[in-house]
Amino acid sequence: MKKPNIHPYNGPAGGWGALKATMDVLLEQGVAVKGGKTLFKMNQPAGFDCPGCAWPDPSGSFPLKFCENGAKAMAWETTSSRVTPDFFAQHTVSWLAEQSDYWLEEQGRLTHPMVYDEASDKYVPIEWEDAFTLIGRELGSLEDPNQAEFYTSGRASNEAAFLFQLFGREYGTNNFPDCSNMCHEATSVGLPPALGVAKGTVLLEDFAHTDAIFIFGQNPGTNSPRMMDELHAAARRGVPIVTFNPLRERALERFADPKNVIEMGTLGATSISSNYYQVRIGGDAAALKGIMKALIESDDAASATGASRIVDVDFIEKHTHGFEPLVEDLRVTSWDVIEQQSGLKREDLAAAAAIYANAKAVIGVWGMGVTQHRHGTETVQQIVNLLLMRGNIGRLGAGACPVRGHSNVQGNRTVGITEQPTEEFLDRLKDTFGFEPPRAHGHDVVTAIDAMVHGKSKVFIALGGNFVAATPDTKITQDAMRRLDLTVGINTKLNRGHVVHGRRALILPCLGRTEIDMQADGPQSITVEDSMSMVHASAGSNEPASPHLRSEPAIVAGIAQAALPHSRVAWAPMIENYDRIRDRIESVLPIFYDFNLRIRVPGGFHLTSSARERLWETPTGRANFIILNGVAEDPCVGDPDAVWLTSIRSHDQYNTTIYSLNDRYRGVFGQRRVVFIGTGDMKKRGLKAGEWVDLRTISDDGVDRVAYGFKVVPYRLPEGSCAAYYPETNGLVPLHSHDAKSHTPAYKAIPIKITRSKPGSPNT
Ligand SMILES: Nc1nc2c(c(=O)[nH]1)N[C@H]1C(S)=C(S)[C@@H](COP(=O)(O)OP(=O)(O)OC[C@H]3O[C@@H](n4cnc5c(=O)[nH]c(N)nc54)[C@H](O)[C@@H]3O)O[C@H]1N2
Ligand SMILES: Nc1nc2c(c(=O)[nH]1)N[C@H]1C(S)=C(S)[C@@H](COP(=O)(O)OP(=O)(O)OC[C@H]3O[C@@H](n4cnc5c(=O)[nH]c(N)nc54)[C@H](O)[C@@H]3O)O[C@H]1N2
Ligand SMILES: [Mo]
Repeated sequence: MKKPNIHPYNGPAGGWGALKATMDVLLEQGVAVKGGKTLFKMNQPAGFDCPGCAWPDPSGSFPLKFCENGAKAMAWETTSSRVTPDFFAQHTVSWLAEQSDYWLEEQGRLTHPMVYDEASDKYVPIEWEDAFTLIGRELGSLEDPNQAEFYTSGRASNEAAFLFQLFGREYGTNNFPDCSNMCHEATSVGLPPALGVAKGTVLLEDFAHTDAIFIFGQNPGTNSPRMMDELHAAARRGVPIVTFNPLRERALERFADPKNVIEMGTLGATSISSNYYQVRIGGDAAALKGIMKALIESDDAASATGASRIVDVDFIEKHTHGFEPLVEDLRVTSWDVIEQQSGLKREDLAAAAAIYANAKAVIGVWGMGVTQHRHGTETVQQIVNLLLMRGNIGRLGAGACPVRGHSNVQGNRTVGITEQPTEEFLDRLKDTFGFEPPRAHGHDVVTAIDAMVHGKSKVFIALGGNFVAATPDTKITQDAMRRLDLTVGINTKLNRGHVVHGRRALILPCLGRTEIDMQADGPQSITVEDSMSMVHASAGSNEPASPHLRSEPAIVAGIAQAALPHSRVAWAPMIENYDRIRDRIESVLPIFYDFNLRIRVPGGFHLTSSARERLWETPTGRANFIILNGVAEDPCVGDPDAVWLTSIRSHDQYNTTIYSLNDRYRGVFGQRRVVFIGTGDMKKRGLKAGEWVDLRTISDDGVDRVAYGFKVVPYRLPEGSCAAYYPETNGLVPLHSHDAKSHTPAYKAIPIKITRSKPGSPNT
């Protein structure tokens, strides 16, 4: 491995660097030939869905529909390295627990079901049926089904997720914490009262017809690189792209399309954002109110002179509710407070408002920079307010575009992974399967951890993911996890969750998306739903990483059969042929009518969105403007030492999975323990580039949360804002620091103090 170094990256995002990185990752994982072939099947009608992000695919068949980071996700799954029973025989779990997250996953694919043996402090092999019996016994011994937590990470298929919730509910609980609780929950909670749907309203084709794109807190060049196709094309059409992000992200500045022969041949690039506003961390709600206030001011001016109105009066009258009170609130919100909280000037916000007002159709895009805040839900609602002011919902080229994370996180929700199911859903579940599902709402991620901390939860079963590394308050969460009776991880790779475990622990290895899923009736496909509600099938074509692997649906069914000897559900036939799972999904959820027919059409089908049709399924029967009082001030604005830390993803990681220690576009190589900070803030604290510092959370709950040993990297950031990687900083996020409405942890606004590390301090 090269020596750690920092050197600014001056090229555009994409381009030859992306092609080189794709080849490098295939070679490193020892999958060049197999991987190369596998890539051609990615996102193709008869191939598999990219296990990377949730960005949709263009329809029709193109020779290559993957990106650099999709290739990494694929190579990571198809690696030739294996974690076998031999591997576990060599290492105690205490020793494994001392290794980095990077090292754990780097060991390769899990090959055999394993059980923790306390006497030797090692994982030892177990037969599948014995593993299921053990889980059944532990679940059977709980006094109350609500002492079990059923976690889902968004890579699980619709079929696996549907069976998982079915099992959990027949067992008797609605405890379904899922990765979405840490991700777009603020979107799922914020949109329904405003628009009557919990999802976005745009389709991919809208990008070809839009007149302006506003992007808040989302980094497509790294996290949904295929979205760069749309942004690149829009920029070349002259569509203004207005970005709000505290960091200058290279792909949002300049991008060279690896598929564009001229750009590649001439080393050219396209400017992406026409306007780049470096909003202060947590300042988006203020910025949005500023843009809306500027719009109202120009609308007032237009009314006064008899010019045509700036707001869409017809749309507002016909389709919305609450406009007048919103205007009143905007009038009383002062520019001073807007400027202070957003860190942006009134002129800048007025310029953004002018672009918005001049565009006939506008798309509003957002990601984690908006949702992972104490006021995430309200900020999402301000984006909707802005769109509604000019009727930018439910027409071509316009709409709300939350960019989801995991490739099937949206599908998991649709098929029932939620701690707050509707009565209608539960009734239909009852009608279809003949058992009485529990009605009381269950735990999300934050309340599940709280229950574990207080000894109220005892069993934790994870369908994918890496719960202990992804969640907030790492030490508190991990201590709670260690006190559980049983932890089960259904995973493809070894991770923190297996080495921070309960009294009893199981690792259940499953097939990945790229692999053939052979069942009694032949090879099976699964289905996924992307960020724009397109549902399509996915079938792997590689030999499984080990003959002992089982599919996620088969594992869930195995557990269910062992835990529920008197189950009303016919589990076995559904595993023989997944069409039968889809028939059941269709019975419970009528929007999936003709499910098995429609997924056999290449490209799949769209789950309709009522808001896209301008049908408003809200209590008022209209789209609602929702007021945010004030500008979402954060608690320690007055503290002169405080700085806001946002936790971000590098270019070479997939959530808690670290592909390499590089972050090419941000100029960081061979290391991850860095903190990006503005030169003004460095000067104020007497810090020099390359110096080691410790980060300490400002909190009044008596818990000392410190992350030791981060190297100072000067970066262009607004005053009072700094950034470091996730999951290294998760221990700094207090469990109670979350959005009140959606419980989304405030991973993107951690109030901290920065101090120079003492000599010999950890990690330095
Ligand atoms: N390669 C790769 N792809 C991925 C993932 C991955 O880890 N790697 N993760 C997947 C998942 S689960 C998700 S949810 C998505 C995440 O994708 P994104 O939503 O892009 O998530 P992040 O990279 O965490 O942060 C997004 C941006 O928010 C900015 N930001 C931070 N704080 C603020 C703020 O207060 N205001 C504003 N306006 N911006 C802010 C950061 O600078 C960053 O550019 O990507 C998915 N795709
Ligand atoms: N500080 C901070 N914390 C965050 C975030 C942040 O921005 N900042 N982001 C949050 C977000 S948006 C999310 S979505 C969560 C992510 O939380 P999770 O979804 O729980 O975490 P991942 O890192 O995506 O999970 C990685 C593991 O998934 C398993 N896996 C991979 N593919 C498969 C598969 O096909 N099947 C199965 N069964 N397992 C598989 C592998 O074993 C791998 O180790 O983290 C959250 N945590
Ligand atoms: Mo996510």
